Amino acid sequence: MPKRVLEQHIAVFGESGSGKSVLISSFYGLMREEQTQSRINIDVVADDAGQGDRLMQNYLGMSRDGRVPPSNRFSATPYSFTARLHHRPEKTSGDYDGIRLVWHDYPGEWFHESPSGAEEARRRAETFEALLSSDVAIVLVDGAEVARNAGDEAGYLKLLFTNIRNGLLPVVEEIVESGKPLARFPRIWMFALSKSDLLPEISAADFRDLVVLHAAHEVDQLRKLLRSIVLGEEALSVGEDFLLLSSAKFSAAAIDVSEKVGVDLIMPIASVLPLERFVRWAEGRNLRGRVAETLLGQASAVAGVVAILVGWIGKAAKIPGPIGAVAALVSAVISKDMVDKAVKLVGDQLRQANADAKEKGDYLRAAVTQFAIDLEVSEKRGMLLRSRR
Ligand SMILES: Nc1nc2c(ncn2[C@@H]2O[C@H](COP(=O)(O)OP(=O)(O)OP(=O)(O)O)[C@@H](O)[C@H]2O)c(=O)[nH]1
Ligand SMILES: [Mg+2]
Repeated sequence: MPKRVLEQHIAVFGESGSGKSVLISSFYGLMREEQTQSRINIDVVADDAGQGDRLMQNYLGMSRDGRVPPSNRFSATPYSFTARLHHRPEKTSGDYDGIRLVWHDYPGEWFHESPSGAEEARRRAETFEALLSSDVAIVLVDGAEVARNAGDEAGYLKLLFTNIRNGLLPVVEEIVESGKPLARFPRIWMFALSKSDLLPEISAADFRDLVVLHAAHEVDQLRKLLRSIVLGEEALSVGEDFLLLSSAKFSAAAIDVSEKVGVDLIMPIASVLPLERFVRWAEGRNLRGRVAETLLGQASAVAGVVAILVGWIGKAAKIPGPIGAVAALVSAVISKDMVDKAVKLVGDQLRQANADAKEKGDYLRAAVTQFAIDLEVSEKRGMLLRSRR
């Protein structure tokens, strides 16, 4: 039987110079490292060989020659990586044998330069549309700007969030005019401090405090804007999750790519983080109908994560009735039991599940449980702050 690949999308928003290209090169370099491959037993390659080579070239250029990748303002090509199992054991998680991460860049220039014409306006709208399939959006706050303005960060932070809002305004207006709120939409807008190696003392909580202290109003304006186009605004969190990122340790002498912060969390953030959140919302906020179906339904990435975590997918095929039946509720799509089981995999249980998966050679399940562990560990170390709502 042909196997499926669990596909996750992530959208990265960042102004020019905020570190997007270095981040994606560092991510790819990390994934290609032998250490990573043996830790999670999966082999990540770029789906487009040319793109993969360019990222690797960037990565090697940094680590060997201390050379940064060229600026590529305006380019907005999505990157696609597929992680396949090293070994092809008999026992794999249901009918999945890999994870694909599609990375959407939304160029920073679009935040403060109006489109040069109809053609570019169309391209912006297309890029926005493509990234809507992401569950999570990451907004980069430039750590170099924060460090440069130490003690007086308000100006930069206010301007950044205002720019992001203004940049999205035309796209949003178009959607509002169409009168169709979006069911498929990044529901988690996380803020990430890039270049955090320049702020060695900072924690994710400090970063949140900085944003709230100086830009609460601007963030709220952005939040309101996003709410206006999303179907089911109770299933949206903007600026409630915080992450520290550093693609490498930059010094005058060299670029040390062995020192990264948070880059290993990109896959976990795209795959595991939405699960717990969406289920909590579904239960606590009583999501129904299309919103629940989009977030947790069979076609959602989260359903795939649950399937891998609890090895459920075999049973899915036996669910009677057409897929996506009218108003299929969460429980009709993923059994509530299974969701409960997946969400309750925390702490010791999670580690047990991970060890068990490894022992049984179920590497995909081992990788996904490892992702969940990585999130827990980073949060304990103060590099990640997850919303409690
Ligand atoms: N200290 C430090 N500096 C970084 C880091 N990442 C990027 N930089 C610096 O920031 C510069 C800009 O990073 P890029 O990744 O090219 O920025 P970008 O967001 O792709 O910018 P555009 O392509 O213009 O949109 C780099 O040339 C580095 O000098 C980091 O993790 N730490
Ligand atoms: Mg770039």
